[in-house]
Amino acid sequence: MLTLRTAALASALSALGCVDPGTDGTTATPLAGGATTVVDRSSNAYTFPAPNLTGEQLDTHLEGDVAFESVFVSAPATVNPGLGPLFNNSACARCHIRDGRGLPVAGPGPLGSPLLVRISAAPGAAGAPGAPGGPVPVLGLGTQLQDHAIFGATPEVTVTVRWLEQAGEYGDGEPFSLRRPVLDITLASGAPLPGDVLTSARIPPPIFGLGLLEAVPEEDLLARADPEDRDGDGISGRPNQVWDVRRGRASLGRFGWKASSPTLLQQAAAAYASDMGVSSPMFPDADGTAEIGERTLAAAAFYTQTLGVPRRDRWDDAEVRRGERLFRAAGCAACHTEELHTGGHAISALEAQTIHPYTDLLLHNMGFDLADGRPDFRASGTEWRTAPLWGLGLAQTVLPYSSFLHDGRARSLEEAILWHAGEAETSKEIFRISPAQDRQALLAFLRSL
Ligand code: HEC
Ligand code: HEC
Ligand SMILES: [Ca+2]
Ligand SMILES: [Ca+2]
Ligand SMILES: [Ca+2]
Repeated sequence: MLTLRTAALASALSALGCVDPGTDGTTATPLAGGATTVVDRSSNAYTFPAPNLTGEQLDTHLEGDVAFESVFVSAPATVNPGLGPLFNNSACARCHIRDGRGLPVAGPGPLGSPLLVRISAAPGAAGAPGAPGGPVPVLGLGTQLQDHAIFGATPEVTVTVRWLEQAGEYGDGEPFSLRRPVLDITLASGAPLPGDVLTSARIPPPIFGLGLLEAVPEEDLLARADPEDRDGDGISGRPNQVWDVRRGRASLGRFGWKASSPTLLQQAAAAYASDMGVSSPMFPDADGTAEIGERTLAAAAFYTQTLGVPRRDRWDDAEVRRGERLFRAAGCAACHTEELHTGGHAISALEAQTIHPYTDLLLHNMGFDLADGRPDFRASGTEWRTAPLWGLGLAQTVLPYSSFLHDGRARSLEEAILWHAGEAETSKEIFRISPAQDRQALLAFLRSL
C-alpha cells in the first residue's frame, strides 16, 4: 500500500514537472453555473436569483427568499410562530449568512448558534427509533443537539468550542499551523455529554447552485463511483444512500457534508424541524399538526434550488490557468469534478446546463484527522462528501473570517488543503511539497472560482 502511494506520488510529481506554465491547455470558462451564472463578485454574490428564471419562477424564488429570512418566534404570535421549544437558531438566513457559510461558533446568547452538533447512539447502546438505515437517535436527545430554547424551556446542552493548534511544515521548510476544534458539551443537568455518544460538528455550507446539483442525473453520479478502486488510482468515491421521506424509500444522498439528505425539499424540512423547531407537513408535530404549510416549505426549498452561481474571476489570467493545471496534476479533480451536466428537473431553468461545481457528490475517506467517527447512513466515520468549490474565492468576501471544511477548522484555503488525507493524501502531499510559487498559483486558481 505504502509503496503504491509512493509510486503514485512520484509519477504525479513527474507529471507536475511537465506542466509548462506557458502553454494554454485549459478549457476554462467563467460560466460556473451555465445559464444560471450571475455576474457579481461583491459580498452579495451568492444572493442573486438565477438570471434565467421565468417570471413565475422568479415570483416563487422571491417568496422563498422571504421564507428563508423569516425570523421565527415562540407561539402565540401572528407572524412566524412555532420556534422551538428547542432550537439552534431562529431563521435559515441567520446560519447561512448572505446565502453563504456560517462561522464555527456555538454557545448561549440570543442570536442562536450556526454550528450544529449531530449525534447518534454509541454502537450497541439502546437508542430511539430513527430513519431506516440512518443514525440511531440518542434516547432523550435525538440526532442533533439544540443549544437554545424558548422562554420557559431548557436547552439540551451548552456547547463551547476550544481550538488546539498543531504545527506543520511545507516541503521547503516554511512553517504552518493548523487548528482543530475540541467541543465541550454540558447537558442541562450539568453533567458532560456521555463520552460514548457519537458527535459530528458541522458549519452551515453555502446554499447557491444546489438546484443544479439536484438536477445531475443519478446515473451520471453513480458512474463516477469506484467503491473498490478498480482503476487503482487510490480514489474510490461511494454514493450515500439515505432515507427519502416523501418517496418512502432509500435514495441517493446529495446534500449536507456527508450527503445525508436526498432532496432540497427534505433538507429544508429537516432544517425547519431540527435547527429551528418548526414542524411542517413532512415532519409534523406528534399530534400531526404543522407550524408551516407545504407552500412555505416548498418556497424555502425553491429558494435554495434557484440561487445563481457567481461567475469566475480572472479565469483567463496566466497564473490562474497555471494553478488550474496544477490542480489537475495534483489529482484534485479526481474528486472535485470540474464539469457535470444537468438533466431533467421540475424547474426548467435548471435543465440541460453544463456546470463547474468541482464536486462528484460522492463520499471519500479523508483520513483519521478529519474523521468524526459518526456514520451517517452509508457514510462511514471517515467519509465526507466532496465539497463543491464553486464560488469558493468569494467565501471571505461574503463573510469575513468564514472558514472551511465541515467543522470550519480551516482558516484559509491552504489550511483546508493541508487537512486532506486518506484518499487525498497524495494530492495533499503534492501541494505540501510543491514550491511556494506553485502553491500560490493553485490558490490563485481556487480564488478565481
Ligand atoms: C442552526 C443553523 C442552521 C439553520 C437555522 C439552517 N441551517 Fe441549513 N445547514 C446548516 C448546517 C450546519 C448544514 C450542514 C448539515 C449537514 O452536514 O448535515 C446545513 C445544510 C443545509 C443545506 C445543504 C447544503 C449543501 O451543500 O448540501 C441546505 C440546502 C440548507 N441547509 C438549507 C436550509 C434552509 C432552507 C433552512 C431554513 C429552513 C436552513 N438551512 C436552516 C445550518 C443551518
Ligand atoms: C479524495 C477526494 C479529494 C481529493 C483528491 C481532494 N479533495 Fe478537496 N475535499 C474533499 C472532501 C471530501 C472535502 C470535504 C472535507 C471536509 O469537509 O472534512 C474537501 C474539501 C476541500 C476544500 C474545502 C471546501 C469547503 O467548502 O470548505 C478545499 C479548498 C479543497 N477540498 C481543495 C482541494 C484541492 C486544492 C485538492 C488538490 C490538492 C483537493 N481538494 C483534493 C475531497 C477531495
Ligand atoms: Ca415548534
Ligand atoms: Ca435534540
Ligand atoms: Ca479509483
